[in-house]
Amino acid sequence: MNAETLGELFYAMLRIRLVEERIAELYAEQEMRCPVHLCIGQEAVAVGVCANLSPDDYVLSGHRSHGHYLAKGGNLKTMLAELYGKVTGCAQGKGGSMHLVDLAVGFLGAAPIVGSTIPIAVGAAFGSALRGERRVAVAFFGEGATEEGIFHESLNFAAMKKLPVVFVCENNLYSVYSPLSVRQPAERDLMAIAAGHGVAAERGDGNDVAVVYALAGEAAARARQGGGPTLLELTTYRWREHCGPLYDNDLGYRSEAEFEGWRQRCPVAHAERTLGARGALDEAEIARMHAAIAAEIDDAVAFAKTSPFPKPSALLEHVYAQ
Ligand SMILES: Cc1ncc(C[n+]2csc(CCOP(=O)(O)OP(=O)(O)O)c2C)c(N)n1
Ligand SMILES: [Mg+2]
Repeated sequence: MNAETLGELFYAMLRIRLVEERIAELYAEQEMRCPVHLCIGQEAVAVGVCANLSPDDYVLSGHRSHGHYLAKGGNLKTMLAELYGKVTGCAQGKGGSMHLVDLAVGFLGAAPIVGSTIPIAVGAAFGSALRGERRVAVAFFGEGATEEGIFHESLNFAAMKKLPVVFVCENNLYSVYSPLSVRQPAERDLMAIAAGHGVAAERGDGNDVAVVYALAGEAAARARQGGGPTLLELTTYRWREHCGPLYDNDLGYRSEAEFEGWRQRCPVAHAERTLGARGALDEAEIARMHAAIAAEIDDAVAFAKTSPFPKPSALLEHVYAQ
């Protein structure tokens, strides 16, 4: 990967990291009243995949959605306003962190019912194919979602219709506190499962943004050329607690040594080291990036905090039944 592209991907990852660290910091003020599932440690997947997409392409996400939303070009101000429950939020303050949406950039939405948005991505791709557009639809989900029936139905249908979908499984080894070993038989192989459904599949290091970018590039090209769906399994690791701004290794469901091992494999630091070794990034440039991102976040937080809450009369708007 050339240094210019890697530099752009590094900036996008750093931005997501700093946004989420700010959310974690501000969360204690108890002004953000929605649950937050942070993707710190997993930024390379969102960034490496979305760098292959245009605003016309579609993305769907789940409960851990901030990185996907920002990587797809979602508006930071309206995202933070949404977390603060404000009327200027991307879901008018009614959705919170787990219901982000930005149609202007093809972020069709996030929803926290595990697996629920996978078939919506397939439907978006079906629509795209019927209209002869070949827009790509990407579904981001955790490995927990691959244990649900809807995942298999979606792969089957997408393969049947040769739809332009990329299924992106972020395998971070845990579903809340449950490791893979208590949820899936050791022999279970997602690559073989995809093959069984007639879906092309690749596995790769989800903490190396260049690897993610290359795999997603092939998958998106296949989709655009009418070659049908691809499943990507990208291995990564969540640093913070499943839900919330803190760390929870003290609970004992995973070891400090395992956590440290993954922290050494930080996707942001990895890209920074690679760029540094090539002479494409120095301390001064890194400091400029931090300052620019901090200023952008300051602005967005101020916007969110000073925006009004929705009026009580808005409560019954956008619902199916009055
Ligand atoms: C259908 C459904 N079952 C259970 C839950 C509760 N829940 C929320 S997140 C989560 C863990 C999902 O794990 P995974 O898909 O691996 O994503 P990760 O949190 O690791 O990113 C669970 C069980 C839910 N939201 N929806
Ligand atoms: Mg998981």
